Amino acid sequence: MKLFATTSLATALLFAAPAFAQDATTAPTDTTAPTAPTDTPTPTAAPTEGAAAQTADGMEPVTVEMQHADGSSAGTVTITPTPHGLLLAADLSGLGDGERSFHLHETGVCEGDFTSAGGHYNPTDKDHGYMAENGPHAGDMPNFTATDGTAQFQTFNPMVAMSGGDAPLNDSDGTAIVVHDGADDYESQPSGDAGDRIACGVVFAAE
Ligand SMILES: [Cu+2]
Ligand SMILES: [Zn+2]
Repeated sequence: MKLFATTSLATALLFAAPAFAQDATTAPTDTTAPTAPTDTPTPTAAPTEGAAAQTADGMEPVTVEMQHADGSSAGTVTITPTPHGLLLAADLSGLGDGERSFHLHETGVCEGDFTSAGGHYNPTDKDHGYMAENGPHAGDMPNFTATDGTAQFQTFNPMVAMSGGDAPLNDSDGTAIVVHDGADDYESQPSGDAGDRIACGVVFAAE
């Protein structure tokens, strides 16, 4: 790290780079400092894909790779832990057009038609859906809309945590994110009549 400590520019880059490093290469150069060395080291060692390597117990974002049933990529979901739950940022593809449902499922296995992921994550023994009197499951989350196959959105789930609490995602059988090809009606048992499972991603693999 001493390499980066020699100029204020490098120091600024060092502070700016870790969270979302792709912006580092487009950081404006300071034209008021003509004597700045031109060989300022670029922070190529910044963790552009480090999110997936972060330990689950920390507060660092974790990127979940989503896949279709044929194994092709369905994009990513980046999960950012907060003191109050998990913020999920989805960047998905290959999902057709229309309303889709989005859940945390109880088993961290994405195989075949993704029934391997089990039911909705429900460690607190609730009923399914926001409209259910004894709902919702900890893994229930709002629907989203895919357009031309893609969807980018954020959602927040205050009922779960990466570890600890009533609904930790890192329990022994892990956790998966599942997208269904229909809308969750937020009340049908046990899973909102949401349709086929069209994308899946392992948050924590089953032990
Ligand atoms: Cu589901
Ligand atoms: Zn549910």
